[in-house]
Amino acid sequence: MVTIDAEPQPIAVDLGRTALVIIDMQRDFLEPGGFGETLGNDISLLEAAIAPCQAVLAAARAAGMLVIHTREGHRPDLSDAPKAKVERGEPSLRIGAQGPMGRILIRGEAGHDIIAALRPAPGEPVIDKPGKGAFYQTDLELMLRNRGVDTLLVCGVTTEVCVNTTIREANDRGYRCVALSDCCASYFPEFHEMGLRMIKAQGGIFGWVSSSGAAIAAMA
Ligand code: TIU
Repeated sequence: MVTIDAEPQPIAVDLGRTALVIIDMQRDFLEPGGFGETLGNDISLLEAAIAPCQAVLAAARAAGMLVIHTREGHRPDLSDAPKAKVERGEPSLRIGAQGPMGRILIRGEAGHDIIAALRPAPGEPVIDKPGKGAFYQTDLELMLRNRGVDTLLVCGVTTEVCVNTTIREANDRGYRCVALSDCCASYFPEFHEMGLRMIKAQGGIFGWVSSSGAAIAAMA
């Protein structure tokens, strides 16, 4: 057992029962011409999370921890994309439309892939999810249960959307979740801040918040 310094209090974890979950660090959210930018967002705000994610990923691999990557996206025929999601808002390009990195948020397209800096290693599971949460309509829970995982270290984008949704889903399923603050980012700095505060408020109402440095120190 090791202890990770966290808020609202330090958390003791068994690294053999802990998974690093990196949420949606995809070109579609972080690079020009992707889904994030079509929604009108300043994608440069997400860059800050890349280096901390790389550092935690390297430490987790060195410690032999389970590493799981997720990607948000849909089948090419959009059969798994709710009409309400596709038609929402006034994006410059809708989900499924042709963009500079291929069709927006479609599996198999260049934009759907994980950024080069965080490319999954052979053997690391990649969960393709149609929604914001990583448990909805995926085999993530089965995979965690089969591996005896009880704790998730959670990184990725965006803090208040896919990271928060996944942590809430995980918490209801009995997993202890630790969001690594500098490994997460949002197009809205205030939402990033509040997204983290929501997790750790009220005695850790649905998890803990720590940092890449604290997690790496515990894994060493
Ligand atoms: N738009 C936004 O903030 N996020 C998403 O649409 N998906 C994820 O957070 N991955």
